[in-house]
Amino acid sequence: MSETSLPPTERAPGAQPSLSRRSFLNLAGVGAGAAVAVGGRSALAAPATGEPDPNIVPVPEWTKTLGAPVNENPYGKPSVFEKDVVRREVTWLTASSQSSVSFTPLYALDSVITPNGLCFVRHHGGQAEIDPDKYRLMIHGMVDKPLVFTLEDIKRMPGRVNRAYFLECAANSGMEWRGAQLNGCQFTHGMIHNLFYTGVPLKTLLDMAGVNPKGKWVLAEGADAAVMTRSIPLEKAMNDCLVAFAMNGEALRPEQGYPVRLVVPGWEGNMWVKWLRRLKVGDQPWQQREETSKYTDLLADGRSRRFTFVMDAKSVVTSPSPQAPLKRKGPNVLSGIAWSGRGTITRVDVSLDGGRNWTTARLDGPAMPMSMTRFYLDFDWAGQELMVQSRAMDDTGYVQPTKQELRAVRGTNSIYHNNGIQTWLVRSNGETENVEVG
Ligand SMILES: Nc1nc2c(c(=O)[nH]1)N[C@H]1C(S)=C(S)[C@@H](COP(=O)(O)O)O[C@H]1N2
Ligand SMILES: [Mo]
Repeated sequence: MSETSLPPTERAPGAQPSLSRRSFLNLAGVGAGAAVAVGGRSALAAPATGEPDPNIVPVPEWTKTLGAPVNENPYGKPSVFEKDVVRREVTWLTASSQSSVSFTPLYALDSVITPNGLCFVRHHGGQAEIDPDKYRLMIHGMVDKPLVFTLEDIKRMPGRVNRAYFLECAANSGMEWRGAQLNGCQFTHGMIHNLFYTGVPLKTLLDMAGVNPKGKWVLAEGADAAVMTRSIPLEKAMNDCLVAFAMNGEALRPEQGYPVRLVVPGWEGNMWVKWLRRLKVGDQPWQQREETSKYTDLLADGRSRRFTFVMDAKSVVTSPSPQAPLKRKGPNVLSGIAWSGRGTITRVDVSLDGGRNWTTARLDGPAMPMSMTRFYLDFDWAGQELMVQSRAMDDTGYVQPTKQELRAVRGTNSIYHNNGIQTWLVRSNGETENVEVG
């Protein structure tokens, strides 16, 4: 049942039809290729012409008429002017709409929490629509007492917690192993979201069932048509995994596994089983499809790494980036995100010259373990070409590697776990492109 058709995301990049970045831009319709006006009118740059700004003195339409009623949208929506801030697919990565991925528009977001409607979506058998009254979660296998929980059972359980965590698909940046390919951080890095989860520690449920001392692994299974199954070491399951029913304070979205998903902090997104319906305790891993033929890292010599659970420290500058070009010379703020599956981001350095010189960026907002951290670099732009990079460090002392350093260890057969340093080339007209420095 888990044999769904494989999207090209999971195939060797060489097997994909190659498309130039330019034509990709046209396909995606992001409009980042349009010429960027450098200079122009703003509060900071008074027009040299002395023409009055028509947006200051005349009373605008929205002041002359009454606005919309308070409850026009019983469930609120973003401003109509933000209609382009949406999840997007990559046409040639979309094998079928049921086994595919749509990407988070990172270039348009700020702070550290991803809005629920913009979280990237990755599933292998379409989106299950589960009736919460019929939802059941079973715990069985090497336990004293097999148990079945209803959604209400989980929701009324004492010991509920709130935790912010990033979820990154192991295939994030997977298309970039052999060179710069996709033109926008939405596509190169957008298989990530960062949410506040509400749920019950998995340990609470496992303790209720009573894990047999020989139990060492937990199999998590989804109720979707893909019947996603992954083996999780018991130690991790007992440490910090959650059985979550809410994201950012409201019920999980159907896309994210309504009504219940597994949260596996810091570990690859594939293990975060959505529409969770079964947990089986056993004494060894089950070697399911998603942990053998998929989500293993093929090395240069043809051998594969067995399990690569943890997502290593990584970062990307979200603005400027190809979909968020630089618009004006003078004072600017560079914005980016960093995260680490091993702990807390302690420092991010930014280079504007392709890695020759580095400046320590300003971390702002909460820096929590295994959660996204926001960084800024305030800089003055004289209109020269820039090669923008960011390099994350975490509290284990780990430093994000360059792509060259990563390839020296991993070769270029890999798809998964690409956490190499990203380079954006900012041209003197502000247009920004995905490049690599040699
Ligand atoms: N049941 C189920 N769980 C699943 C999947 C799936 O197809 N079915 N996809 C996995 C993969 S590969 C990833 S990267 C994450 C994506 O989570 P998201 O859709 O919330 O972004 O869910 C994981 N959990
Ligand atoms: Mo994934």
